Amino acid sequence: MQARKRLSSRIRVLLGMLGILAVGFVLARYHYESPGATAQNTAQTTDADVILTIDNRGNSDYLVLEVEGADGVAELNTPDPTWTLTIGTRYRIINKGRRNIHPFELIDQPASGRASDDGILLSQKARVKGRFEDDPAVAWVEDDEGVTFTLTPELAQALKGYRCGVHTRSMRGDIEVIEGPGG
Ligand SMILES: [Cu+2]
Repeated sequence: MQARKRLSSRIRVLLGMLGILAVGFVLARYHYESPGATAQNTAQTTDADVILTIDNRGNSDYLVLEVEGADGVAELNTPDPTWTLTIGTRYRIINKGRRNIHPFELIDQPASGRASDDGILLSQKARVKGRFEDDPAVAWVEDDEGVTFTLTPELAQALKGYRCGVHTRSMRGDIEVIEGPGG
């Protein structure tokens, strides 16, 4: 009788521990597989038409290292080149300049404009929100590696340039927009 009681209390302790483990497992899965994170990863890797890889040159310029998926977007390895973007295209910008040091931004002024007058359309900078970041058609994604967006006609109408969100006066260039094949 006594032995059986001891056994059943051990089983109860064991079941209790298993229960705690199960709850922990479910919480961990929920944390790592939240739907938002999955959707963001998919957008980063699969749905861009054109991918630009950019880097910084000191605190003075952005360079375009590589363009995949289109010709004539920008001169490579040239300080703050003019970018030519096509309306309707979804772009991924991989920013090797690092988000916390040289965060990438799209602005409503050309490179010749005063940085203090720039209106920010899209920004990779943490805690900065550009005017178009909530536009579902733009489908903005920002993360530590870069940004992804669709150049809608409305965004294209406002878009005049790009800049670094830290070195706003030196790291800046022009953006020209052109109609896509369907436009
Ligand atoms: Cu910078």
